[in-house]
Amino acid sequence: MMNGIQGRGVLGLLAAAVIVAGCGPAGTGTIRVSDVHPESYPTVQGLMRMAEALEERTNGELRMQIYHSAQLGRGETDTLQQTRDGDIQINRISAAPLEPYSDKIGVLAMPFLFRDAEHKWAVLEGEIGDELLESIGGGLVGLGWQDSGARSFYSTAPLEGPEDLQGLDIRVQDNEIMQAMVRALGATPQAVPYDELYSALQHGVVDAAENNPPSYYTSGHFNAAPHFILNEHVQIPEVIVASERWWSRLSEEDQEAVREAAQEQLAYQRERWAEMEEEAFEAVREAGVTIVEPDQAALDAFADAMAPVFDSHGGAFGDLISRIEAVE
Ligand code: BDP
Repeated sequence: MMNGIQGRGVLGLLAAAVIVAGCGPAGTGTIRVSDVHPESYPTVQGLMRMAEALEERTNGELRMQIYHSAQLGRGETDTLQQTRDGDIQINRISAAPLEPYSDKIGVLAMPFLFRDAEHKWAVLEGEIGDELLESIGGGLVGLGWQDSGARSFYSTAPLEGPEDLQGLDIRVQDNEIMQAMVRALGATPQAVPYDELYSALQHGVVDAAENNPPSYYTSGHFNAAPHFILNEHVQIPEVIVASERWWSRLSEEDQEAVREAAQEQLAYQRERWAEMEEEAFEAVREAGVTIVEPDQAALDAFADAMAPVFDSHGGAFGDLISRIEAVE
C-alpha cells in the first residue's frame, strides 16, 4: 500500500516537511500538544490555560492544539518518542517515564521522598526544581510542572497493608525505581500503558495498580479494582516538555513566551487539582469503593518494605536526596 507521503508528489512532500517540522513559517503555526487525560482533567485544563497565555503573549502567532485522551499514542513512552522526533511539539507527561531522559529526574520516584505537599512544592518551585527541569535532555526540553498529588495502591482484592500486595501482578509506570519498589513489596511489576490498564484490570492481566485519586476515578479503574489504600508512597509531579527539534527553531522571544506560559498555568492547574481530588474521593466513595486510610503502623510498614530502593537506586543521585530532604 502506498503511504501518504509517496502519494502526494513534490508539493505533498513539501507540505509533509512542514508538518514534520511541526510548525509553519518561522514562528507561526499550530503546536501539537499531547496528554493522556480527558479534557476536564486538571492537567488538560492547565494546558488550556497555557494555550491562552501563549496566544496572548504572541498575538495569536503560537497556538496550541491539545490532543487529550491519549489521541496521539499508546502510552507516554510512545508519545515521548514522538516528541523527540518532533511529531509532537509539547507533551504533558508524568515525571516517571522521563527517567531515561535525565540523570536526576528519577529521584522524584523515590518512595516517601517528600514530607508532604508543601515540602514537594518548596522543592519543585525552588532551585532544585529548576535544576531537575534543566536536566531533561535526549531531545526534550523541560518547561514546567503540574500537580499530580500522591500515588497510592488499588487492587481487585482488599488491601490493609503492604503484606496484601505480596505475590500480586502490579502495573507500574515505565520507570525502573517504581519497578524496584514493587519487587521490594514481593510483587511483580507489569508494564501496561495507562489507557490499556482498565481492560488489564478487568481481565485479570494485572491484579493491582497505583495512582492518584483523580486518575483512579476518571480512568474508571475504580470499577475494576474497588479497593484503594491511601498509602501515598510517591508524589511524582507532572511535567510539560517540549520537543527540542521544534524548540531549537523558535526565536528566543518565542521560547521565552512558551516558558512563561508554562509557568503561568501552574497556579490555576493546582487549584483545579485540589478541586478534582475532592470530587474524585466523593465520586468513588459514592460508587461503593472502600478507601482504607492506613494508620501510622501500616504507613511505616510500607516505608520499611520500600526502603531497599534507596540502597539499590539512591546512590545514583549523589547528594540530591539529602539536598531535597534539607529543603524546609
Ligand atoms: C497519571 C499521570 C499520567 C500517567 C498515569 C500513569 O497523570 O501522566 O500516564 O498516571 O500511571 O497520574 O501512567
